Amino acid sequence: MNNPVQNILNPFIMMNNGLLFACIGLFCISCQATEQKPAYPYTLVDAQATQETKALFANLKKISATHVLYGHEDDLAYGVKWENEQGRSDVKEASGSYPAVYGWDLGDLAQIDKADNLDGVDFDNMKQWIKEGYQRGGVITLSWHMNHLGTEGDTWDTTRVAHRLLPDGDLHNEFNAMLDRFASFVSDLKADSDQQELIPVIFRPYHEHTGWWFWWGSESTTVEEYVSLWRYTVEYLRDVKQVHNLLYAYSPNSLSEFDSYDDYWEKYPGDAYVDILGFDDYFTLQGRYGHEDGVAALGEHLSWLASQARDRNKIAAITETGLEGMTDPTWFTQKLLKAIQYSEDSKQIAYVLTWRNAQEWTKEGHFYAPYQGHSSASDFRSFREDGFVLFEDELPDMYTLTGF
Ligand code: BMA
Repeated sequence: MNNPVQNILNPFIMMNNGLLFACIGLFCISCQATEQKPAYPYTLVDAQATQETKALFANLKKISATHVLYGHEDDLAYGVKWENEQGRSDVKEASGSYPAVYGWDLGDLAQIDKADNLDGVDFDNMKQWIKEGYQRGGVITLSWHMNHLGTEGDTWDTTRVAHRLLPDGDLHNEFNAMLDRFASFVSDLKADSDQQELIPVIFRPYHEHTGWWFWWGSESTTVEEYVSLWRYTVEYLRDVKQVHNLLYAYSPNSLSEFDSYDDYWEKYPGDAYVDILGFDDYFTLQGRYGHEDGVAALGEHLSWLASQARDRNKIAAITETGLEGMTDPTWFTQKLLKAIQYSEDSKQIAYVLTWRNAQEWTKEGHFYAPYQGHSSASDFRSFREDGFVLFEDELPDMYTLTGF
């Protein structure tokens, strides 16, 4: 039967069917695309970490297979003969590039009336420098020489206090207030003032805890207290304060001080609470701790650490090191680089950070990177030019997730 209305509508019905099929087709393609895209292959401490934070971890992991990133503490704030001069950096002046990793410290952050950290770095300036480093593609790591809340002493006051900070402790509210200040600092690290994108930070709390010198150190905390302190800090920042731009780095003091590598795990908070496995070491390369060959000893430590990181799907790093006063003019290539390249395993560490270059009028001779004109500057340039070592100007994009 010929229905004139149907005849008029037919072309539209056919077109609609076409559209319908096209839509189904597109839907299937997009399903396939979703199916084919591999899931993010790492389990971070924070499942809700921002895309940039996830990317930083994945890219560090990827790069660690073939390179190591070089970092420096307080690099943009001051150097041996200067302070607060826009654009300056001892590392850049000695080597030609800014470091790939910038270390900063939040010591004294909790002192409400103090605008600068324990080494005189103004916190607002620090935020600005963090932002500049990030915008150039660099990686940011924060440590925290946290003050002692029980005595009003500093970070080196070893009076037992951790148990008083935990839930049920008499200083618990004060401790939370301290973490609140940390949370607002890292939540204010905006990539751009009109954007919401937060700068990812490798946070390294309660470092060198196997040494005795901090209030969270070996003599001042039990295993349970240290582990609880760490886990509480993570849970409070991540779950209560909703801070999602952090990777967490664990860094005991030198492995040379251990009876066996098992000691590394004695106060370990657990794989669910740690993203990066590191250690700080100032003396193994100098042949201390009775090592005849400091390069081989550090190389062994790094080989062990990197293999642990590989087995646990984490990243390994030398979270602090250096030779105070750079008294060995070939330390960077002949000691540090040789230890990192000691074995196929040790080569897999992601980054190495040398400590700060204090102004000579505040702490003379306390510097860990060469400055322009120093006798180790030419070796430092060879270190930078080694294809294995990455400074900031050689970094790939660290903040875009590709492949997942
Ligand atoms: C130490 C020294 C101190 C400094 C502290 C925190 O290793 O550099 O001068 O106050 O780190 O940065």
